[in-house]
Amino acid sequence: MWQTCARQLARTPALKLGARPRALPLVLRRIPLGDLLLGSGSPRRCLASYARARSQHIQVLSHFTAQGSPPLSESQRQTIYALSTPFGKGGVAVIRVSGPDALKVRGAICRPVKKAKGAEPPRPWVMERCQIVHPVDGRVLDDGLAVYFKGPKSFTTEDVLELHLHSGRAIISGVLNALSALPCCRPAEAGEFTRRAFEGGRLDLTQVEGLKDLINAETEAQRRMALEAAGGVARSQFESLRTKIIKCQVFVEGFIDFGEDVDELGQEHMLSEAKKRAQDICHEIQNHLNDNRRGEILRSGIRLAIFGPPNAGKSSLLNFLAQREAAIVTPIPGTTRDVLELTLDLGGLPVIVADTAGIRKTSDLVESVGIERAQNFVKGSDVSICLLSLEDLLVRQGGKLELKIPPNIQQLVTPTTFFLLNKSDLIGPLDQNQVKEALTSSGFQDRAWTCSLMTNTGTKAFLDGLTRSLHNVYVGQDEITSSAPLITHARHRHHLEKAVEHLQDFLRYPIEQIDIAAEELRYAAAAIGKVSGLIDVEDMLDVLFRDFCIGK
Ligand SMILES: Nc1nc2c(ncn2[C@@H]2O[C@H](COP(=O)(O)OP(=O)(O)OP(=O)(O)O)[C@@H](O)[C@H]2O)c(=O)[nH]1
Ligand SMILES: [Mg+2]
Repeated sequence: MWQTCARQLARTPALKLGARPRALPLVLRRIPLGDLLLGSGSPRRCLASYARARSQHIQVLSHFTAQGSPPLSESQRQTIYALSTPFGKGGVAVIRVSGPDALKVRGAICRPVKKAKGAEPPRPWVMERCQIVHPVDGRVLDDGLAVYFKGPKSFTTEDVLELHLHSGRAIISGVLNALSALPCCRPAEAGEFTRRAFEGGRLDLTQVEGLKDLINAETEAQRRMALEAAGGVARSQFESLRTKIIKCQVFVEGFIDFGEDVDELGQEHMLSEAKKRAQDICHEIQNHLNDNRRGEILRSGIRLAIFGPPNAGKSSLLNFLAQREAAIVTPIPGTTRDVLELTLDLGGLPVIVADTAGIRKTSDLVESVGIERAQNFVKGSDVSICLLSLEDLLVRQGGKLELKIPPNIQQLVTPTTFFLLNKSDLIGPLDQNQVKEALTSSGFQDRAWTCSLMTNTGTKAFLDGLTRSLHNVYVGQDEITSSAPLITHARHRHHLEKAVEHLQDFLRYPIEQIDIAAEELRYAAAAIGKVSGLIDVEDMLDVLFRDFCIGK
């Protein structure tokens, strides 16, 4: 019997993760798991076969329950429309219509330019030239192109109609008005097309998030990362983790259901295999979590704080990076009082640079508040640049030159602090050579540069070096081929941490409590399922889709 089941299970496309539940043959859901063991042969072979069949069965069932088709809600049943491009003058405007009546909408507002040979249905996925007309009085609104995507082979998995028009305010308003005259459709809400794509199984949550990040990407690194997520890289990585936990579950469930029927050796094998697998998965997830939050930081922008003593040139550096007079620069120490933040693109990386008040002892109340803010800001930043004036820094000790960093600045230095020694124009060439030597002996040479922001000497080398260092930390050498799921949202981190907790709990339970231990494995699989949205995420969907634009 189990061979038949296994064969049937292997044949059905529903076995592939992400398969549509409609493809699941009903007969498979009626097979009692116990029947899977009725095959002949040694208990060991039986168990192995059982494990295989059970693994497939669990995957099928979990997918069925996770993606089972719920009855369509009122809003799902309705056809929606929206402008998918910016409103205004431009080359092309695209209006999207999605839902069961998309074809009806096409019939009502598209008039083929070529003489139709009888009542030919539109050819799906083919652009056809047509006149867009008002459905009530037949007025021609524009001469454009229409393409009909037959569901489920469309973005939303429903029937979709795309109208490509000349982009102009009057044309767009006219066509949107024409659509509003049709009782079978209504305007779409923000993110509703993407939500339908998610509900139709076209995208999982990591892809939806990736799509949103892609639209919002402002730098090359953000675009690349978001494109990977939208393309399903994260989806398959998280799914592979979940599958591993489910496979581990098979051994535990097998032990619970049939442990008494096998010899001690068989029992031991099942349990030790389950524990070994759980341990491996736990380590794997912990490695992913141990990524210094680089995915999240890259997505939201690297927070870089410039700090140092007053008058060193911190605001001059901010202006140099921004290539404009963003901050006030004067020769008076204590000019900058508050934190000034700017978002910049540094070599394709999103960086939020903050200029801060110079740190020194002061009795001025306003300045001391500014200094406290500066200190907190530096402590909360991802990386920092300690900016020092070479003129003030050089201390001669017995004829030898030393770099002396003031103690109140030194205490803010961390392993992610870079040093920029400014005002090199104010020291002689001899001293400059000695500074280089001093830097080399301090061990800081890889993260310290000398320059003059006044004369622009050394600024290019500093910028290249800083960008290269940030790339090494946040992008890595080989991010495209890396198999680690790049955790780009705090939500992913939270669910992965939960999965680790459940796996650790599973490993802690003694054999007598194997039933409870098995439950922990189920929780761990569910926690990973929540990342991709396979399980129980209804509460966060509204929040996620609300941030999309209308028409996406
Ligand atoms: N000679 C010389 N002067 C510089 C250089 N960089 C900046 N300065 C001058 O140093 C003075 C202070 O520069 P700021 O950029 O305001 O210094 P700051 O660190 O922001 O100072 P506070 O806001 O007071 O903490 C200004 O007069 C600048 O023109 C440089 O490389 N060489
Ligand atoms: Mg300043």
